[in-house]
Amino acid sequence: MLEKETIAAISTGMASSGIGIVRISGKDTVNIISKIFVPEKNKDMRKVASHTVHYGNIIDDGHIVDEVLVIIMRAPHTYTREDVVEIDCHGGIFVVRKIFDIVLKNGARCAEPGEFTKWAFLNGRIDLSQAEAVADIINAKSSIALEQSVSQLKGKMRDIIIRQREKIIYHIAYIEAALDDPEHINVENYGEELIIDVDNILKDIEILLKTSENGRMIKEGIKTVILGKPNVGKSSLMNMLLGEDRAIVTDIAGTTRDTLEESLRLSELQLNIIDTAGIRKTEDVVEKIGVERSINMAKEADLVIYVVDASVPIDENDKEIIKIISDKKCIVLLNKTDLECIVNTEDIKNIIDTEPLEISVKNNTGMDLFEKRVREMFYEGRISFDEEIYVTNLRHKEALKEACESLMLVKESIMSGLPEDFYSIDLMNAYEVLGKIIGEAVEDDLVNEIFSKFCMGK
Ligand SMILES: Nc1nc2c(ncn2[C@@H]2O[C@H](COP(=O)(O)OP(=O)(O)OP(=O)(O)O)[C@@H](O)[C@H]2O)c(=O)[nH]1
Ligand SMILES: [Mg+2]
Repeated sequence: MLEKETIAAISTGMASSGIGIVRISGKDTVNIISKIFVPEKNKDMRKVASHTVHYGNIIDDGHIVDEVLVIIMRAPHTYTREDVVEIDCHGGIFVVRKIFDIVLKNGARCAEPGEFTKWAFLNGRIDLSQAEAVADIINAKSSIALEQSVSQLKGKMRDIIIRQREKIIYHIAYIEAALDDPEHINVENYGEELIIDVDNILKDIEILLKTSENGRMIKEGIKTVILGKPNVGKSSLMNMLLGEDRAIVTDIAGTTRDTLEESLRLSELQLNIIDTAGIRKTEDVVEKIGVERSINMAKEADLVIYVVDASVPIDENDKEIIKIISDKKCIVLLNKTDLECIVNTEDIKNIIDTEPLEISVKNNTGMDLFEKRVREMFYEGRISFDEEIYVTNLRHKEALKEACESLMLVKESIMSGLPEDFYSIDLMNAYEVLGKIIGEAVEDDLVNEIFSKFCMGK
């Protein structure tokens, strides 16, 4: 066991609620609880069985502070692999804080954010990718993000990385052995054999890397930009999707001057939706800046929702917009179909290669079609989220990229006929950077940085 102190934290949110939980972990945990907790049947808390729940009172200076349940979990089958106690008390801010203070007064130290999970990692119960998955589960904002985090917590990423590393270390060992004992271990034509394996490992890592774009969208949400001419109903659409009057809507063209971002859940997905200033040629200085912002936002978007007003003719501004979004995933919404329509589906299809969806924000029609289209595009269709595992973590992506680069160098060395010890340097580098994903040979600073992003009490 790496840590010798006993830590404690309030593990539930600091708002009035039914129950609050104070968690303690470390070698002094059971001592502390037996000093401050009187179980109903006067049991000795040092002797009770592990993983049992006890009813009683928290006592401070002879006074009852609260009526609680205490869960006692003895090492090693615990979250941190050390003794853990959870005190379930009433969830008032004052009472939880008071019990926490009593725990500190009796010998525990206030835990840092994520410190319980950090102990789980340092004590070898989980690897770093699993620890990161814990934070991702807490921060998940859609069911897909949650599913991915859980599969990472279950060790899917770890298993893939371990498998690749085993293949690499086999070759490193072989080369080292051959260099030590050239008389008995033959490396003739070895390069040809190695290159096949390196190619296979590269292929597996590249498959993983390809998932990282979707992985980012799963974790952070799909960056969705609403684009269109002024007055077509972009802000109205934004408000309807959010279910609140978030953006200002008027019948004056050029109402929205700046971008406005909100997050919403649509089916299993999280959309980070951005309302923008209507795009048109303008001499107004402020509006011009707004239009430039709209264009820049569109360039960075994962998805553009191009809104067209069915009651006014298509013009040069629309053509300008179509140019901007030519290489983007796009849904075209033909809005205001409750009015007399000047523009129809065919007109749109003549200028952009997409089947538009007819909607009316005013009458709230067509939104089911919109939701269905988003699902088709991101869930069932072109990029599907139901594959095994996605790289959702930027740190993992960078390590995978570096491993690829090292393996490419191995290939180059083989093809240029360099001696075997050249291969093993780059193989070793690939082995080590892959190890960083699961937390092997990572520097303390990195570990501290990762865990500092956790919430208190986790
Ligand atoms: N009839 C009808 N009017 C609509 C519909 N959607 C929006 N409007 C109206 O169109 C006008 C402009 O709506 P906004 O949502 O402000 O349009 P915008 O695209 O955000 O405009 P800018 O911010 O100026 O670029 C408002 O008067 C809305 O009430 C619709 O489906 N039907
Ligand atoms: Mg607007």
